[in-house]
Amino acid sequence: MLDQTSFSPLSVETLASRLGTVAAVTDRIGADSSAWRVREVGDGNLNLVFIVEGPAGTVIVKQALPYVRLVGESWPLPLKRSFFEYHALMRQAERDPGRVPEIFHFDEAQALIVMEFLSPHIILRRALIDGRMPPKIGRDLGLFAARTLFRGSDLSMTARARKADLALFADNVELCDITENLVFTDPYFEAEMNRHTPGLEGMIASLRADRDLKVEAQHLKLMFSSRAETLVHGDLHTGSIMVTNDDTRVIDPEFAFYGPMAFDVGMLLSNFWMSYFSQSGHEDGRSRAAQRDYIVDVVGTIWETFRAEFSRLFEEERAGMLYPKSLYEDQGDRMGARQALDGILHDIFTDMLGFAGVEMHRRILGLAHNADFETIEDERLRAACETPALILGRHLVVNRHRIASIDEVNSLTGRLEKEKRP
Ligand code: SR1
Ligand code: MG
Repeated sequence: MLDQTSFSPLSVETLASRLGTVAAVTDRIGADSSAWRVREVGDGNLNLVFIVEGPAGTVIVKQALPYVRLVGESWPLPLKRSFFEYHALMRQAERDPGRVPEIFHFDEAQALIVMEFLSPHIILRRALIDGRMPPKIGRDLGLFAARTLFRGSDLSMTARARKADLALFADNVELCDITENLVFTDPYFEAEMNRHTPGLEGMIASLRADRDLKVEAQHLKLMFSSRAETLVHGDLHTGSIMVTNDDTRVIDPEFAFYGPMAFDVGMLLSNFWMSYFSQSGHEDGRSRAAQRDYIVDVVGTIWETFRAEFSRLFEEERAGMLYPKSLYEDQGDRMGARQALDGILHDIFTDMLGFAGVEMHRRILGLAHNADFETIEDERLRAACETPALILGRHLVVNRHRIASIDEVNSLTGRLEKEKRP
C-alpha cells in the first residue's frame, strides 16, 4: 500500500535539494545540483512536470498531485496513478521499443517518474494547430497501437501473465472513473462541470434528447468497463504524443488499464478528426486545405498500418490461449485463422468508431476541452468548427455498425466541412 503520509510535492525551489542525491538523475545531468536549472512546464490536467537542466544533460521529472490539477483540491485523485503510468511505460517500451520516453527512476512514495527529456519534440496537438505536418506519425502510431494492443492481450501473453497484469491494473479505479463519467455520461446531461461554446445550445439540446445516442453511449461504456481485452494506454489523444519530423513518442499512460482493443485507436482518430474540423479556425489568411488533406492521410495511414501490423502479429506471434494455431494452421486451415482475424478486426473497427464519437462529444461538451478548438478565440467561429464534430460524433456512435471503411468516415468529414462554409 502506498504511504501517502510521506508524500510532498516538488517545487522549482525544492527540486534540486530533493533529487540532488538520486544517482539516476545526477549521473545524467551532473552532480552539482546548485547548477541545475528547474522549470515547471506542466500544462496537462493532472500533474506537475519539471524540466531539469544540468551541466551534463536534461531530464523530465513528472510528479502526480493528490488532486486533479485542472479543478483543484476539491477533487482528490490518488497518487498511485504514477505507479500505473510507470508500469504501463515499462510494458509499452518492451512491446514497441523506442516509442515511449526512457525511464530513469521511479519513486512510488513521491509519485514521481524521472524520464528522458525529448528535444526538439513538441506536443502533436500543438504541431497540428500550428499547421505542421510531421511525416512519420501515421505509420509510427499505427504500429504502436497494433503492437501494444496485440502484445498485451491473450492473443500473445500467457494466460497467467495477462491475468497478473489484469489484476495489477485493475486498481486504477479512479482514473477509469474519470473516463467513465467524463467521456460516456457527462456530455449527455447537464453535468455540473460541463461547459460549451455559446451558440451550441440547440445542438446540445438535440443530442441530449437523442435516445439512440444515449443508449449507444452507454453500450460503449459497458464495453469500456467490462471488456478487459488488453492493456490500453487509456488517454491516447494528440496531447499524449510528442513529435519531430523524424521521431514520434507516446507519453502519459496514467489512465492505463485492461480495456477494449478499440479504445486507444478510437480516442486517437477522434482527436485527428477534431483537429481536421478545427483547422478553419486557425486559417489566419492562409488556407488550411493542405493541412486537412494531411490529416485525412494520417488517419488512413494509422488505420491501415494498424490493420497490417495487427494481422502480421496475428499470423507470426500468436502464442496466447486465444485462437490457438492447433485449431487452424496446424490442421492446414489457414483460411480459418484468416476468418478469425477478419472478425476481430471488423469488431475493432466498429467499436473504434463508437469510442471516437463519444470522445468528440466530451471534448466539446464536457469538462476537459482540447486546445484545437479552445485556441479559436472567436466564439462564433469556434462553434462553427465544433458543430460538424458533434454531428460526426453522433453518426459514429449511433451508426457505427453500418460504416464500412475509414474512407467513408473521411469522406463524410469532407462533406461536413464543406457544408459549414458559407
Ligand atoms: C479530470 S481529467 C480530464 C481529462 O484529462 C486527461 O488528460 C484525460 O483525458 C481526462 O479525461
Ligand atoms: Mg495526460
